[in-house]
Amino acid sequence: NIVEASLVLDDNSNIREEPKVPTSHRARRRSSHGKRQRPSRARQIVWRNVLAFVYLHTTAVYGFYLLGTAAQWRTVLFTLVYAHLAGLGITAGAHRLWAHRSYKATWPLRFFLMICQTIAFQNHIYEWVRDHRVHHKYTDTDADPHNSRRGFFFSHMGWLMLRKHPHVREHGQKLDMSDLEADSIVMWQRRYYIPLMVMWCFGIPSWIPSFFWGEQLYVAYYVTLARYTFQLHATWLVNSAAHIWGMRPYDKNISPTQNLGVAIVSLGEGWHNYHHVFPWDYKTAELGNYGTNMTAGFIDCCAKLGLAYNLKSVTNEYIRRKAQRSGDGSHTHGGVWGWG
Ligand code: ST9
Ligand code: ZN
Ligand code: ZN
Repeated sequence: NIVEASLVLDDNSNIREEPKVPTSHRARRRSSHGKRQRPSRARQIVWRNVLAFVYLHTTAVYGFYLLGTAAQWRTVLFTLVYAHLAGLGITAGAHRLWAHRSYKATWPLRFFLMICQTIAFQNHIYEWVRDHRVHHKYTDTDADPHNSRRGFFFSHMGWLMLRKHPHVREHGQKLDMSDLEADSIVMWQRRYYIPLMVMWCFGIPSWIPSFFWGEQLYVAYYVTLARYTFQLHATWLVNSAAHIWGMRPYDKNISPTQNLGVAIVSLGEGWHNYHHVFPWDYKTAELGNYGTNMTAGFIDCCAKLGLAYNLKSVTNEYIRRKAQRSGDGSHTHGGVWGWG
């Protein structure tokens, strides 16, 4: 499916292939989201994952019920804080630091973000980044692990219940991952991922409330599963909703959109049209309003403390010209909410 491709510059100024998506909104919907693209090979369902997700969602419903009825207020507060740590591990860590190198971080910050990313249990950093880089490089082709042309459910979570298309592996293997291989914190996490993940994603958040303020262990456990499930969906919405619904002020020819709702639940990752056009910007948005982009606030704060440096961004003039050239016209009247 990587036949129709044009050459563009990626964030490292290397020439890369980019799939052509029909320019008119209707044509795009018809081709990519109205009529689903057929996978070019038979689906191979991974039943272990299907069962795991059924278990997770069933227990998460119970966890939310307990959160609203039986949990102590300290447990609710702790869950909120812990969820934000996990979120930052994905957004500021796996995504903006490791996948896109949009800023640099000292080792204490990298260590902190690695632990936070482990709390989120979305695969280890190396695997997460490799899938994400291949998503950017081959967006909406068979080499994109969550190709949005295969429909909402596939790009949201279906891709985690099927064997990957061979193109994902084939093209993923060609990526340069040497920066991560040189990062001992990333490689250490990869090596000990399973015990680390069990401990940080499930063990510690179940134990802390029961040990420190006498929460019932089963309440803390099911609330933990609810928190984890909620955050998976918040992340997955970036791949599904923010590739379908919203404006395309920067490039109307690609599927990613500006989606306020997704930006709010994902700590600032819903400004996805901007992000695909300027993936090296640490704000992943034009304005980086803290209200809809807590991650930008976190990175700015780390920079003030000397923990983050070399924050990359894009000039207003460059953005404006790009929007004029290839946007859908909404940039001129998008305002703060439309631009993020
Ligand atoms: C999860 C990840 O949820 C979510 C990522 C979302 C990303 C969103 C990004 C948006 C921006 C940021 C938003 C942040 C928002 C934050 C909100 C606040 C929280 N290149 O994988 P296998 C190789 S995870 C190169 O088994 P199968 C691989 O190395 C959820 N090579 O493929 C291996 O080789 P070898 C929890 C690749 O068998 C071989 O291929 N985790 C690549 O097809 C086989 O690999 C799960 O649910 C690549 N890209 O199975 C687990 N990929 O044998 C899910 C693979 O030599 N995963 N290879 O080592 C699985 O169970 C499986 O991967 C599978 C596919 C069933 C999906
Ligand atoms: Zn990205
Ligand atoms: Zn995307």
